[in-house]
Amino acid sequence: MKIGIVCYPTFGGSGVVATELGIELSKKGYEIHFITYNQPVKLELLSNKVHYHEVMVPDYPLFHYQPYELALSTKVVDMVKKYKIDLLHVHYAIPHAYAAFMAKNMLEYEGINIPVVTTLHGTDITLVGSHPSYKAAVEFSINKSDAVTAVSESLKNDTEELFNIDTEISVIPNFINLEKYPTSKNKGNRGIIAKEDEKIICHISNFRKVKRISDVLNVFDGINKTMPSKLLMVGEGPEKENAEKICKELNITDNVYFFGNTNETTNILSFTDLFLLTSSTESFGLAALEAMASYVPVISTNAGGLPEVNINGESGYMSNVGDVNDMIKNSLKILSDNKINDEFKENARKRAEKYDIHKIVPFYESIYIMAVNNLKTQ
Ligand code: GMT
Repeated sequence: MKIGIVCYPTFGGSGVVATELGIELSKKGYEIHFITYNQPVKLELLSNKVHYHEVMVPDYPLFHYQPYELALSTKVVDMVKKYKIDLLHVHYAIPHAYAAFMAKNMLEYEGINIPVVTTLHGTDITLVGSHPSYKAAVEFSINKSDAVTAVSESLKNDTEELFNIDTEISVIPNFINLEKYPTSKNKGNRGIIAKEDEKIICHISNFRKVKRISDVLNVFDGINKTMPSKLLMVGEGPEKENAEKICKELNITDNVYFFGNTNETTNILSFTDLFLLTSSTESFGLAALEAMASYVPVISTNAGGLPEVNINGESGYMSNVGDVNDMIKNSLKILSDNKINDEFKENARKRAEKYDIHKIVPFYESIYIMAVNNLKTQ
């Protein structure tokens, strides 16, 4: 089968999931065509099974906003015709589901029928998609998709609550490729970051408001006051500058390292003792799963889909959004005893193994087969 994948090419979770999915499908014999405005950051190797088609948006001074959806749907139409693509899988509803609907209609006009599978990732529903400026178009393009998947039960429920949905949403959780993670705990070279008696704490995100970065820093400050530690802040985003300011106010600048966006997260996680995710909403929390795959226990909030990933008292702990003191208490519970820390590390990894790519990708394949067959019988 030839599959066109539309996604964001950035470091965000939806782009990472789309890219890893495409790579894995190509290994299984599918021909994959990524259609987006940049080569996806995690896509290193192009081959006869993995293609990348760049969407160019010509700059025209009349337009205050350049019409990306138009360029995207035109590119999709062209690529479907050129490569005889059988199915489109779009990740993140805005604007991809809408652009795919437009492309599908344009193709239909030329006698070509192609099913569209839409995967909802989180903020496309909870934060952006439900805004009155987008709601009707998002609802319409979800309902017009041939199949819809969501990355957690929580996101499926949110979608059904926020929109008038008349199509079935299948839950297919996010996944990780365990082959890329260490096979035993305490593998990394932690000496390059911390002294022997120091703990290493990590946070990875796109530094948006929803991540509550000041909570990350305050939790770290609380841990550091009892146990000398270092905090690794990985990622880029609008709250980064403010984060640096808060570090100065808390007087923890020397203990916090900002790494920016990097493809080295697996390496960084390999010497991490504890992962912090303090988000106010999180459909799944792929970064938490990546930490768990690296034997790193997670201190998170209990927002959205996080309770489906992080098991309280087993792979880490969960607290209410904003309850910094509880998060500090739970962090110290894990870190203050090496035996307990080791148990949590093993549990975290065991939990992550449930989300191995080889277990999850077949669910997407079943959806593809169903969508293609349904289209044939229409
Ligand atoms: O977290 C973000 O803001 C990025 C966003 C994205 O689209 O990449 O992440 C969302 O999708 C990820 C992959 O499915 C999920 O693991 C994240 O939980 C979800 N983020 C939110 O719901 C805030």
